[in-house]
Amino acid sequence: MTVAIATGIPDPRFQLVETEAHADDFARDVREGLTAPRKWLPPRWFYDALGSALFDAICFLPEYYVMRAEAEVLTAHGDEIVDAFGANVRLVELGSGAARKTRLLLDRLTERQAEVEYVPVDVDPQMLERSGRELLNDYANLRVLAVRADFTRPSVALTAAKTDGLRARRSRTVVLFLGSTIGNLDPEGAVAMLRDLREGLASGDALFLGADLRKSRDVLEPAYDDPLGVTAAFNLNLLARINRELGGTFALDAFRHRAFYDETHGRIEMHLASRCAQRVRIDALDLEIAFDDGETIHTESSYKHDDATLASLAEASGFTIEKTWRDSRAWFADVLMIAR
Ligand code: SAH
Ligand code: AVI
Repeated sequence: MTVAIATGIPDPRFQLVETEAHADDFARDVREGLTAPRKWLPPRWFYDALGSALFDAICFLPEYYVMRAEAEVLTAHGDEIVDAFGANVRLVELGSGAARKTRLLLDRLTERQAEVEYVPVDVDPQMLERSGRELLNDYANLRVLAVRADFTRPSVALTAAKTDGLRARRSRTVVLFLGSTIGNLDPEGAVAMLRDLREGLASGDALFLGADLRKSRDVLEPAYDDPLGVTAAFNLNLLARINRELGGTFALDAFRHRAFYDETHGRIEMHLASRCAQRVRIDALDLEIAFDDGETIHTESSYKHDDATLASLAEASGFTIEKTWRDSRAWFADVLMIAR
């Protein structure tokens, strides 16, 4: 069920719709993850208002090349990319966040089309509000239908975008999934998500997927363990969020950020490691969790791709790769895939 919620933006070109009850999901995931034999938490919960701001700061770190590498691709090849999208497209963006790089595409699309319909999909409603407002200020012929939804079920977000008004007129839908956010899903999860997306699209619609590529550990590890400690703060904010929203008693200085590259699986793993044996209470869950000294909570994986993994992802989920663009160092790829 979708519900339109108040936006505070008195602009007929903006609408925000909700797709589910998120508060209960957080409690459920925390209980499930922290009572598992190997503790874990899903990375979607990083992104409350503070977490989104910390991710934004990560993008400015000299070590976190991901944002700049993709911006280079979109800047250098933007015209060709938008040509390949075709005429009169509707743009959907999964995990849109601040939508900064999206502007590199919107700059071109709003020049070419009389009107552009943009459907950002994210779990953070404040980010959807803010980025929507900023985009509308800058593009007179843009309409924004923001959807607060979990992108692991994109068909739900696509349905919300259809039933709530801004339905595209006979245009192709192009779904952006930028920033290598696909890498935060394990390979089975990524295929399941892209299959669900394919279900929600028509044949001939397109996916424009950003993927971080495999590279040296010397480049990868500092990108996820920066000397300023911004990524550590981003990671630890998950415990702070449990304290804030679920009455947790985590002492943040009793946990340490850890990030390392697992070459066998081609992924960065981020963990929060307990600095001592300790017990932590979470009041809202009526739960007490025991940690051994050094025991970790696995909070995120960030899979790195190559041509073979991207080809099998496309093949397994019903898409055909049309074209791939890379940055000058071949650290990042953006891939246009067409729904078969
Ligand atoms: N696309 C932007 C932001 C990437 S950060 C970029 O390339 O820089 C990841 C974004 O995905 C955040 O805005 C976060 O709020 C959102 N996100 C994370 N998990 C999500 C989920 N399961 N469903 C919807 N949005 C999610
Ligand atoms: C959003 N996502 C692609 C980021 C990444 O690189 O995996 C999240 C992140 N985690 C730590 N730094 C950035």
